Formats: sequence, C-alpha cells, structure tokens
Amino acid sequence: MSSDSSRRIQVPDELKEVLLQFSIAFLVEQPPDVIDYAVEYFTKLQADRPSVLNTDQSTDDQVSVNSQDADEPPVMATSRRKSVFAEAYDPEADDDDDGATAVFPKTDDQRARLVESVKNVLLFRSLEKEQMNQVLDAMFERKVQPGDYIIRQGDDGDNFYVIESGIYKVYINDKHINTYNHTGLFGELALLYNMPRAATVQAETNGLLWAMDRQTFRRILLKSAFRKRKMYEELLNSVPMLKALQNYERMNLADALVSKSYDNGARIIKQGDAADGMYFIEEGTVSVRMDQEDAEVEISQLGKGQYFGELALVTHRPRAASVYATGGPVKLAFLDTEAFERIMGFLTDVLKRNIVIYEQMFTDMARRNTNL
Ligand code: 1OR
Ligand code: 1OR
Repeated sequence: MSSDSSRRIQVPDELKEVLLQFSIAFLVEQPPDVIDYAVEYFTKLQADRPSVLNTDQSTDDQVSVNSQDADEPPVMATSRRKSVFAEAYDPEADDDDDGATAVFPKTDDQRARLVESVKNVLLFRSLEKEQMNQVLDAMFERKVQPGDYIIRQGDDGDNFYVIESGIYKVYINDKHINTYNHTGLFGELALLYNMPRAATVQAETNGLLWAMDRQTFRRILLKSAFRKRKMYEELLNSVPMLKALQNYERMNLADALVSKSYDNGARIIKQGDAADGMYFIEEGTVSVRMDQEDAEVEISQLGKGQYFGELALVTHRPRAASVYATGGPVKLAFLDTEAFERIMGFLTDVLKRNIVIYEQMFTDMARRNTNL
C-alpha cells in the first residue's frame, strides 16, 4: 500500500455523525457497559430507520419515553413515536453547547414573581443551585391576550413556557385536551425530544408567561430532565394503577419523583404519623406492619413496582400502618402530597378501591384473631 492510498482514506460524514450521536448518548447516559449499550443503541437506531418497513410496530416495545398508548389520538401515536435516542441526542444538541447562556436583567419585583412561578415546576426539581440561577437569568417575560396562540401544533419548537398567570387551552387536531389554570408549564416536549409541537396552546384570558429559548433549555435542562424521565419510565409503566394515566401525565409524574434509599430494617412510615407523600418501590421489598396490642404484626410484603403510603393521602387520615425496609436496602421513588394531588387527583377513585380491600382484610383478620 502506498502512502498515497492511505491519504485517500476518508471518514464518511454519515459515520462521523452516527458516532458523534452515539458518543453523546453514551456520555449522557453513562451506562455501566459500553458494548451492551452500543448493542442496544444501534439496534434501536436500526429499528427506527424510516426505510425499515413497519416501523410503527417495530418500535412499540422499545424504551421510549414518548411512545404512546394505543388509545391516544393518532397524531401522537404516529408522528411522535420515535426512539428517544434518535431524537433527543442529535448533533444539534452539540451546537447548543456553544456560547454563553442569555441573561435577561430583571427588577426585584420581576425576579420575585418568577421565583414564585417556578416553585412548582417539576422539571426544575433536579437542578442544582447554580443551574437554577442560570434558568432564572435566562427567562424572559411575555404578556399574552385572550385568543393569542402561544404554540401551534406541528411548528418547530422555539420557547418553553412557565405560567405566572392566565388560563390556557391545549388542542390536538382542534380537539380540546387540556387546560392550564394559572399554573404549570408547557412547550417542553418539542424541545426535549426535538420534535414538532405536539399540540396547540391558546390563551383564554390575559396572562403572563415566563419563556426560555430552545438553546438554553437544551443546554441546562435537557440532560437532567431527560435522564429522570427515562430513569422512571420503566417503573411507572410497570405500575398497573398508572395505566389509567396518559403517557404525558406519566412523564410529569417522573419529573415529580424523588429517589430515596433505606437500609435494611429502617422504618419508612410510622403508623399514626401525618402523611407527606406516597412511595413506589424501585428495588427491594418492604414489610407492612400494624400495631396489635403490644406487638407489631406483619400484614403484607410489597416488592418492585408496587406502591404504599397512598391510603393516608386519599383518606386524609394518619398512616394506617408502619412500613419497613426488609431483605436488604430498598430504593423508593417518593411523590409528595402536593404533586400527588396535582397529578394523581383523578386516580383517587382507583385508589379508593384499595380501601375496600384493606377494610375487608382487616375484618377477616379481626375475625380470625377472635376465633383463635
Ligand atoms: P410541545 O412543545 O409539544 C405543545 O408544545 C405543548 O402542549 C406540549 O409541548 C406540552 O407541553 C403541552 N399531550 C401533549 N402535549 C401536551 C398535552 C398532552 N397536554 C399539554 N401539552 N396531553 C394532555 C394530557 C392531559 C396528552 C394528550 C394525548
Ligand atoms: P398509609 O398512607 O396509611 C401505610 O401508610 C401504608 O401501608 C398504607 O398507606 C398502605 O399503602 C399500606 N391496610 C392498610 N394499609 C396497608 C395495608 C393494609 N397493606 C398495605 N398497606 N392491609 C393489608 C392488605 C394486604 C389490611 C390489613 C388488615
């Protein structure tokens, strides 16, 4: 081989691009094994290729934060069913790392209002203080009037919005699907997944929004928000009760969860205490025990994918039982009362069915005890 021929070896652009995408995904995900991850990554990439027949079905059972349930409207089911890997970490994300974050100076009053507005933004929960300050600096105020279209379905994503005030209606294919009342956020999906806008958002009243541009959103929020949604996706998909939630609501639920770990034997909930939230079991098992005369009696064991601590939230009563970590350390995802009410409020009826079961068991147990 001459030195001439070696000079002619060129790295094709496609190869460069694929490797870059893979490297970004790898660095963000930080998986334990590069080979296993590469197999998973490239298998997904291949399945998502537009030229592959029947892509709709082939991506169905893959890990995809925004894959849709069959009962959701067609627009979401078709145009948005894409691999998270392919969409969220394109080389464009790399471009977004250029330059400094925009700073919009604010009066004390503006900053105070902004801080108040972002207090309950679940997407910001995993941010560190420094990142949170960057977010506050980068947000700018936008006043809206009744009838204003803030977002139109199908457009490219420009900004992401946090609501300070106003009522906003959300439409998919002209069908009204959601309303925001003076609180919440919208416009994050297109920026998070690099997809066209999933819905139209129109102001019903005068209102005030805080906006953040796409680059800043991707630079500061993409990694943390995306990683969190992905981390909890499998867990939330495995909880039967949550099947009643729409995919979009499950994503919001993922934003709200906080991981907590308990050593073997540690008490997680104490019977009689006031409730501050509920728990989903990510790893390990717990023992549910009730005070009976002088002793504590185990009444149930729960494992991965199951939940507890919901009863007090639904009944607004003290904790009905104590719960302990058993058989090694336990990893839990905690959902605080406020987020529970916001996201799971309408599931209360489903949860209430449990109360009937608990009461039935309690009666059975009491009867057994008196027969002894
Ligand atoms: P976006 O950037 O795609 C439209 O622009 C925004 O509407 C979207 O981000 C969300 O922030 C917001 N499904 C999809 N997007 C929704 C939904 C929603 N609700 C609000 N947005 N669903 C309603 C869930 C109660 C699911 C409908 C199938
Ligand atoms: P919580 O918020 O009252 C204790 O805190 C949690 O233990 C409770 O929510 C349930 O999630 C969970 N009866 C009452 N609470 C139970 C029970 C239970 N099992 C789990 N928890 N029974 C056992 C049913 C298998 C009835 C016992 C007689």
